[in-house]
Amino acid sequence: MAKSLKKIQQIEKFVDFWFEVVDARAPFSSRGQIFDNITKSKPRVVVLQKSDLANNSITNSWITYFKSKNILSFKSDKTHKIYQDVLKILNNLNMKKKFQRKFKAAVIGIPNVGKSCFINNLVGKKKLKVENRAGVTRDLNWVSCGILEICDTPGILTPKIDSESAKKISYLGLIKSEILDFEELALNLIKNLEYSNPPEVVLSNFASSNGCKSSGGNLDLDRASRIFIKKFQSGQLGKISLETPQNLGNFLL
Ligand SMILES: Nc1nc2c(ncn2[C@@H]2O[C@H](COP(=O)(O)OP(=O)(O)OP(=O)(O)O)[C@@H](O)[C@H]2O)c(=O)[nH]1
Ligand SMILES: [Mg+2]
Repeated sequence: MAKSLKKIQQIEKFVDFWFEVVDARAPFSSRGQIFDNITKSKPRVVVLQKSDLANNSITNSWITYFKSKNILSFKSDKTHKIYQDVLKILNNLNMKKKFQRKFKAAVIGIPNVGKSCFINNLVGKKKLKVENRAGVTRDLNWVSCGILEICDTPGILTPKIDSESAKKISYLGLIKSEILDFEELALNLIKNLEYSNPPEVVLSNFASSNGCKSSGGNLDLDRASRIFIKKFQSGQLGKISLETPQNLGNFLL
């Protein structure tokens, strides 16, 4: 992690601006505070990735919120063509007028938020490895795309993240799953999802309706929890956002 951070630090002087990729379902909790110092002297554009899995009106309210703070942001997902959106961003940053060469940008963010996927989508080709687990990108990779030279970077988690944010990025699958107690995680997630029944009842009902039984015939709540979380993460429970600009304090960049 320290090595990757150092490499990102070393390209600071070459890049014209940064793309910070966050998960549109929790833009505050999934942002990389660890990059704040490195990136502060160049413009930073927030990419609300995985917007296909988030509540669209909440994502729009994040964009309005960022605008009110003079932060450029746009939504992105793995199918939406985004090159035109990026050109608009360059116009807004007044970049086209400033340079006669290609622009250089680096894509940063915590693990598994969709940085490599964002670049593949921008380029229109599968140039970079994309997988649903943290730690896929291990080194910096430069890719050329029209008037942009864009650098993919390894995801880096902020070490001292507050406990609420840590929970949310666990629900989203951005933290490695081996370290998790799935039943506790699922019950906490259910609390966030405003069901009318208590979380234990919701999980038991879910276990019954999904045939999660152990060999003794009891409900297998661990298996039910894993399935529940997977369904949430892949959008099968609906387009759900975990936070709004209103229920958080100031989002500082
Ligand atoms: N539904 C959906 N899935 C996405 C989107 N973007 C990325 N993903 C998925 O999220 C997972 C992680 O994507 P990556 O692009 O590998 O994430 P990364 O940020 O590069 O991850 P690291 O290299 O490990 O830091 C993959 O399974 C992608 O298919 C999106 O916009 N929508
Ligand atoms: Mg990657």
